[in-house]
Formats: sequence, structure tokens, C-alpha cells
Amino acid sequence: MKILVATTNPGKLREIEQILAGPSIHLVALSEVPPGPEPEETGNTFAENARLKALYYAAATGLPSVADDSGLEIDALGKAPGVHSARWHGTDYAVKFRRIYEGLAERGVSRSPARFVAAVALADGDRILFETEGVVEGEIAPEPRGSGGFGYDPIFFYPPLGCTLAEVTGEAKAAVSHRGAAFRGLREYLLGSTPK
Ligand code: ITT
Repeated sequence: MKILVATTNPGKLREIEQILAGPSIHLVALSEVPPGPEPEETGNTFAENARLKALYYAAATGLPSVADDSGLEIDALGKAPGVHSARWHGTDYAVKFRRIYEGLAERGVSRSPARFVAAVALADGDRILFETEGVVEGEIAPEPRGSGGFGYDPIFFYPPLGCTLAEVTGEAKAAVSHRGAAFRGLREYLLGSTPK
């Protein structure tokens, strides 16, 4: 089964390929199809945006397409940056991290519970075939640590491992992450629905 991984984010693509890879699932990256405009992410929830992206790319390419819409919710900041994670205060993570620590300081706290959420949708033609969501609970680290992963991983402290998600291997992150949980669900669906 051939599936387009409809993401422009190389960090996500790497993780999705690692989780979904297998003999009966042939993944195609956006770089392998003719370039086109990106959809506008107008949804208010991760699930809405995942559906919107999957349907958009399925229509644009004619391939079954899977999309991931994800982000970081920080409780002390009213669940920001949430669905706006990618572009919240720009795309420079040093600046984004500084804004988060400033936001916490303004509220008189130095730490906060936080979670990564990933909504995943698979579309074929104009139909959503499967959708699911994964969550990983943690807290904002006292300072950024580690160089693995991508995005907000250096400030996401995961208590069961005693470190941030940027301080572990890709495999260790996938074993506990929001994306790992969601894409393992998709994998089961695909393997169950693929003629053997
Ligand atoms: P596509 O829409 O093309 O997939 P994007 O990066 O714009 O790429 P989103 O709108 O879903 O995707 O935004 C996701 C953002 O949430 C991502 O850019 C990071 O800032 C953050 N994020 C999501 N998962 C993450 C993870 O596993 N580790 C760190 N940050 C993550």
C-alpha cells in the first residue's frame, strides 16, 4: 500500500518513517510528488487540521495521504501554543523558548505541566479512512537540554525518563511520544486493512 506522508516538517517525517516503516507499507514523501501550495491550517483543533491536510493532499496528489497535526500545550500559558505551535512567536526555537520562560515568569511560576498532542488522519479521495490522537504528558524543563528530536523537545521534560525528549534516541522518543502512539494506531489499522 502506497501512502503519501503529507508533512513539510522534516523532523516529523523522520519520526513517522521510523514508526510506520515495514514491508507492506510504501511511504512517499512530499519531496517525491510535484510541488504545490500548502493548505491553510484554519481548524481550531488538532483533529480538524489533520483532516484538512490529509484531504487536501489526497485531492492534490491522488494518493492516500496521512497528515499529522500536533503541538505543545502548556497549562500555565492557557494551553498555548497549542495548534499554533509551529509559528507561535516565529520559527526560531531559541526565541520561542525565551517567550515561554518569560510567560511562565510573568505568571510567577518556573515550571508547568505540559503535553504534546498529535492528531493523525488518513484520507483517500474525499474520505477520511482513519483518524486517531496520541498524547504524552510531561512538564516544561527548567532550561532547554539536549540536541535530539526537533521543535520543542529540548524544553519538554518527561518525568518517567528523567530527561527531556531531546536527550533520548529517536526510538526511545517514539516509544513514549504522542506521535509514536498515534502512528502505531495507524500502523495497526493499515496492517489490518491491507490484503496479506
Ligand atoms: P506540517 O503541517 O507540514 O506537517 P508543521 O510543522 O507546520 O508541518 P503543525 O502545524 O502540526 O506542523 O505544527 C506542529 C508543531 O508542533 C511543530 O512545528 C513543533 O513546533 C511542534 N511539535 C509537534 N510535535 C513535536 C515533537 O514531537 N517535538 C517537538 N515539537 C513538536
